[in-house]
Amino acid sequence: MKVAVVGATGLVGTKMMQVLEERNFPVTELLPVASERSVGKEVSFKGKTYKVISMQQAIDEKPEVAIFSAGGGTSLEWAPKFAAAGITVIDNSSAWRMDPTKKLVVPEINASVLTSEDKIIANPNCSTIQMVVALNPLHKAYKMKRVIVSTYQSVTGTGKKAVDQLFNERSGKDGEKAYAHPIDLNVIPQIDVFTDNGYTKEEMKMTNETVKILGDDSIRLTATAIRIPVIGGHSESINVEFENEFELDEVRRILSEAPGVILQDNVAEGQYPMPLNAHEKDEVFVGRLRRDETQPKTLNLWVVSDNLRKGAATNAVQIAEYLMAEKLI
Ligand code: A2P
Ligand code: 11C
Repeated sequence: MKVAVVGATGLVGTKMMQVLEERNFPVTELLPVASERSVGKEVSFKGKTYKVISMQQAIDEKPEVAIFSAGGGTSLEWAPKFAAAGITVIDNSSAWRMDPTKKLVVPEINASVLTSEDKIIANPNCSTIQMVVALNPLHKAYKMKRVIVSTYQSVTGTGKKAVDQLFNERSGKDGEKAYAHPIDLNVIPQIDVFTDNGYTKEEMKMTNETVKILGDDSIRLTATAIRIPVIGGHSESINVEFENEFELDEVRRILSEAPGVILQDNVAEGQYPMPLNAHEKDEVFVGRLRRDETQPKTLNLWVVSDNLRKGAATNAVQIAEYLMAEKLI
């Protein structure tokens, strides 16, 4: 299969190529795509080097699938042009996620909504993906009513410039800044821009995308999204109130059998999920399971995942794998 990776010089694009290679996706020809300023640069895939091409060149090459991670503006402009040429786009930006005509997909949860008519498919936000992978099996068992989530997000979610800012600050070097404030030795209670209701876009993504992916608009979710000086994964403290009563042992069993989830919940042994251990893993790690003793039918949990993998590249490649397996591309 001819596959274009749009944003191939970026952090997520680079991870996309790594994940395509690792999972042995049947790529017969790779088309790495980036902005005009990167055309001609080389990237490596399966031991070979490939030259970066432009968006228009990629369309002319007519790949079967194009995986986009080059920002919302690029997707808004270019995804329809790829789709019009018959290319199926899996888009990692926020451009199409809440468009009612587009599917928002986490394969473990709702891949079955996809049809061959879907030419632009949206990949959810990283902090949403890891949360719903952990919560969906519990929602199915006990029905979620309300979720309160606070995130602790890695700088890799912002892109290369942010990783550089963290390391430059750490080593006392000057350089471009991705954030308006220092990130090393700091915590920034702002991810993306503020909206009129005082929440950030990142927080509203978690609220709105969860309802769409789980297909249940009765779920109420409130989020606080925080950037921390960590590389390797996002962490989330989640408080979830269910309609129905649960037993902790059964919650553990459900999560230990859930697709894409690894339960790490043995506090006696100091075992719980941490971004250092989730780094370069495809799964969502769940631990610190405990009852909220202030309210009935309410659970606290801690969820960690590599935001560049399950939060972005792995989820997108899993969508491509599903499309291929179901002969939808
Ligand atoms: P380039 O390196 O040429 O700017 P990150 O989020 O890690 O910063 O990566 C963003 C990715 O999106 C890069 O590969 C970047 O390419 C790509 N990109 C940015 N703007 C455009 C554009 N207008 N057209 C195509 N690719 C773009
Ligand atoms: C972050 N979640 O960690 C963001 C990055 O809508 O895909 C991804 C933004 C998005 O900063």
